[in-house]
Amino acid sequence: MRLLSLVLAPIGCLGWPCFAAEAPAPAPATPPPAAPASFPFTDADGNLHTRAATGHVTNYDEAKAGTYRLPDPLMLADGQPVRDAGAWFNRRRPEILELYRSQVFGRVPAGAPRVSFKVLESDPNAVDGRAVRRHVVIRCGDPRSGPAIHLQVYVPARALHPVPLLLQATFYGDPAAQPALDAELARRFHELGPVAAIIARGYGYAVYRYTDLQPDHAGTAAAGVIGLARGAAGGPPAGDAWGALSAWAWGASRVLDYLATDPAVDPGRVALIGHSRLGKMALWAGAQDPRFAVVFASCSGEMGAALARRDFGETIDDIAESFGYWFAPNFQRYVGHWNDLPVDAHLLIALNAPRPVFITAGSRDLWADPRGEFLAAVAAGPVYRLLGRRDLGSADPPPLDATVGAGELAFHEHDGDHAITAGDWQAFLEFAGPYLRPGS
Ligand code: GTR
Repeated sequence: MRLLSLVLAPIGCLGWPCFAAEAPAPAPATPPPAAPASFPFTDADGNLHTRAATGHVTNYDEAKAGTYRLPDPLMLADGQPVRDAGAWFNRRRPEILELYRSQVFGRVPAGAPRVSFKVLESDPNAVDGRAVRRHVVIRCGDPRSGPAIHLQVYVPARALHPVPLLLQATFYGDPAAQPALDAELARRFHELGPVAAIIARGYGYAVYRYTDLQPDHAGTAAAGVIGLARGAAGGPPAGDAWGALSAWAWGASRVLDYLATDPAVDPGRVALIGHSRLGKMALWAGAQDPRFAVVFASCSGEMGAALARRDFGETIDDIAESFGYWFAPNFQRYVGHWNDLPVDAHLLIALNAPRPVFITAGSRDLWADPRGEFLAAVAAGPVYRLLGRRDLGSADPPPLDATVGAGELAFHEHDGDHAITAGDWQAFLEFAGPYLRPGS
């Protein structure tokens, strides 16, 4: 989903008369100056071009992506090397997590509200009788009026044991549960999982709308769970106050709290899935909550799986300007100073190690920087290897529509746009099978 309004650049006449003249005009000695581009605009290939407040203009030329040095995942802030799993888990990992909390996404406040669960209805005939669907309300704070996630949980009808489950936060929730949605919203349900195929493989599937707990608009820090936790506190939020991405990630963990109470689900085998901004959210939720057994981040782009130091597609300057409320206020420090950011996407991925992470990109989703997403997955490799797991196994540019990586870290770039495609789902189900073991 692209929320920026797209404005077409003025094209065509460039100051010359647009009507056909009787006799051909003499060729000008020097070409007229190009009309200044009016930003933002989308080019003929559908790529968004912006000029940020810093003056930075979107780059889509690989040769101009710039040079950079990534923070070393296996070196402590004091310069000491990280040589074993103990040093990773006890020292380096907490260090990186703290940097993400204080500088990027913000930390969950001590006063985050308690949640309550209520099963509203159960339908034993979902998915043509092959699944039981439960509508569960996960409410924060006041059990009658607090913000609430409306979760739809599908489990195979005749499962003999608690099942592994694919949990997906989506832009619009479950269309089966909201039949009144309009055609435009229905058209955008492209990121939803193939429920029947998931159930047929022996998985459960659960889905909810990400804005149930926290709106996705600037100026909503007094609303949703962020507002609830803030209560009557006045003044500007602290530099490390949680932004919307942290609130959404917190919500995913609360859904997992509920799933852990559902006897039909094995809470040790829950995968978290999100597309685009929700792919960023999924990586961040997995980083903080090791109960998520597998993470699938689709087209997560800037401040998700794509390296922020690369000047390609969306940049820190763009995202901090358009979506500042997704982040902690401190994140604004890095506008125009990308190399000062003490973390980058490879570290966000590595915070999920040794758990399996599946990263997808789209060849035409250049705003999300598919190459930068691949390179971040490559650069997370040393942490997986340190922990005795397999990395991507290749640093070569990946083939399209094929999964790179035979282990816990995998990358799949579809030939296409900003979406989770049917092929991505198929590849993910194959990737996740050995870890989530449906049917056992
Ligand atoms: C865009 C934003 C991206 C991505 C996308 C989405 O407008 O710039 O970072 O999150 O929205 O979530 O669809």
